[in-house]
Amino acid sequence: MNAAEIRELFPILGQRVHNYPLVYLDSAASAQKPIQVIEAVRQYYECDNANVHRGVHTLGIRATEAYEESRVAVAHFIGASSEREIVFTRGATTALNLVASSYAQTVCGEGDEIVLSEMEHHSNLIPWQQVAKATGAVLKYIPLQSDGTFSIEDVEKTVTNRTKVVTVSHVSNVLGIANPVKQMADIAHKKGAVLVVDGAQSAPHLKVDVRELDCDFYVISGHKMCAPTGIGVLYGRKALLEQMEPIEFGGEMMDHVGLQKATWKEAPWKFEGGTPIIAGAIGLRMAIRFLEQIGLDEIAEHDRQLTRYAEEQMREIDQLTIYGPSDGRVGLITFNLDQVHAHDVATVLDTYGVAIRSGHHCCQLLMRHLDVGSTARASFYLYNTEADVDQLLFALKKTKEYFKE
Ligand code: C6P
Repeated sequence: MNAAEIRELFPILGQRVHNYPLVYLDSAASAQKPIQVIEAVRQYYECDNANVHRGVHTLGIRATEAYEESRVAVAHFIGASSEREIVFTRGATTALNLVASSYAQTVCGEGDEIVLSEMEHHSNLIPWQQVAKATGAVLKYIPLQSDGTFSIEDVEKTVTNRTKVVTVSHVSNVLGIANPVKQMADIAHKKGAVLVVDGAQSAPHLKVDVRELDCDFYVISGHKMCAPTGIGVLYGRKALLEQMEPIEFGGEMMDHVGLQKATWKEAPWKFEGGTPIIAGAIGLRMAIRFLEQIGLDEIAEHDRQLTRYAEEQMREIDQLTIYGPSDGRVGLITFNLDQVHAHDVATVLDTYGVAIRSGHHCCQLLMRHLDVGSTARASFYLYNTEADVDQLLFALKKTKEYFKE
């Protein structure tokens, strides 16, 4: 794949920021959108806009077909057995809250366990704290090693017969490493627990196959993989989605409505009450087509190589600390420069046109474990080139000089 050519398909990347060509290294927060996705959303609004699953007129039928075709595309993209295992949500956060509220709150009781690690993003942490508060379940943490990772032996020791849910990020948004999801699924299943995987950072970069991973739930954020904001996915095994109750009630999720009670549609539609995120789903379908045409394996290899190229050079910069192990880094590098606050690093980099993220990255527990208040993070995607990395390196050196003075 040719990243320089791919970059041309992203109109936003053609601009200059502070008189430098924009170098966008914040895709882990939100990826940019190729012209195909922008056009697909425009085309929907210009030609097909109507509500779905309601109107019998032509536009209604077109919109419904496009929306449901997106579900099929997502199912294929992540290797689900059926599109009926795909629930559209607002993002990874909403999807995780759905599993926590609808599944975990029902199966967990006093003294049951939810196993997770301090590496988790707040979106895969706070919903479980809420389940624990509501049910009397306890949160058990897999101990982290000094570099922030955990061992499979420690997962084995932490999961017990009282464990109902094991949850983990497929790829950490701070360390950038991939966790051993398949092995964790085996451990969870042996104890009768389910495995919930937060795929927000993995689906953009890696070929995901939920059946191969053998996970029970998998969540995705569309906006991190070139789709619009406001669309996400909850994959759930069919049998589990069938047993779960909806958590939002209203239009189009119901079957029969009486004076005192109502019944629901089947999964996944029972979870999509109200007017769904139609344009988002259509944008997501185009984003998937775009990524598949380039090839997920090619994207993964490009991101790996570029990250390695960046890391090798960043390690040459005196007093620059990189967090997490070097091996298996998927598209991002989290670091601190000397004693300079990460927000200051990000602010100075911006003056050279380089956009990175700084702060706690919604991972306060991991920050505490790493003994830092905040970190800077450069994240790479299919449109980034070695020239982008070179500009980052140039700007980092300038930042260092600036704070020395
Ligand atoms: N992480 C980052 O800069 P939403 O906001 O629902 O699209 O995704 C939440 C989420 C869940 N899990 C992981 C591992 C994530 O990285 C994120 C989003 C962004 O790291 C924004 S905080």
